[in-house]
Amino acid sequence: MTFGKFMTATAVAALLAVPASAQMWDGYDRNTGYDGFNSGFNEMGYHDAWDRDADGMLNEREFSTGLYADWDTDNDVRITEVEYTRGAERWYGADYDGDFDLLDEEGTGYLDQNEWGSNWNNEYFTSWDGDNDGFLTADEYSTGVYNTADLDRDQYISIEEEGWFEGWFDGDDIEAEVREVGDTW
Ligand SMILES: [Ca+2]
Ligand SMILES: [Ca+2]
Ligand SMILES: [Ca+2]
Ligand SMILES: [Ca+2]
Repeated sequence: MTFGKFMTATAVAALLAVPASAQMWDGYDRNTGYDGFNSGFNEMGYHDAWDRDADGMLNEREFSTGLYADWDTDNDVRITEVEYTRGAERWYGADYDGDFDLLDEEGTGYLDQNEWGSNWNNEYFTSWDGDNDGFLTADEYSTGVYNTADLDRDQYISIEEEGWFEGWFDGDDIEAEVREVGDTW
């Protein structure tokens, strides 16, 4: 980040003081519950970006690729142990005990798409697929996202729970990231 030449030290300090926690999109009102979340979230285009074959649904392979792109926070198409641990704790809870070294079959220090795919855990895909047809509609997807972020299941995304969305609304070109990851199996 470059700061303007005339920015005062106070202004710089204020900028740096912005908390690292995730921000939802502009205008998000957490008091609108799931319905407010759903309409705003769908407009963000994540489902479309993950839907690589553009058939309006996410199949399990598309979901796996989208998740890979999400966990790969620095977008270098490698999932390091730090990225893996952060992703696993977010999605599976702090006591998730997956062993990164076992997953990193080639011992490169990161997971590539093959290693990700060969250790793919379909628990989330299956539980989000409400009608069990093997595809996630935009509504099933946003419902799954909402319920996963709403850790205490009170139908309210608190400021703390917003931390789950770290990196989601930073203006990145998700479609390009997902395309770069490609198939994970
Ligand atoms: Ca699709
Ligand atoms: Ca990475
Ligand atoms: Ca479905
Ligand atoms: Ca909550």
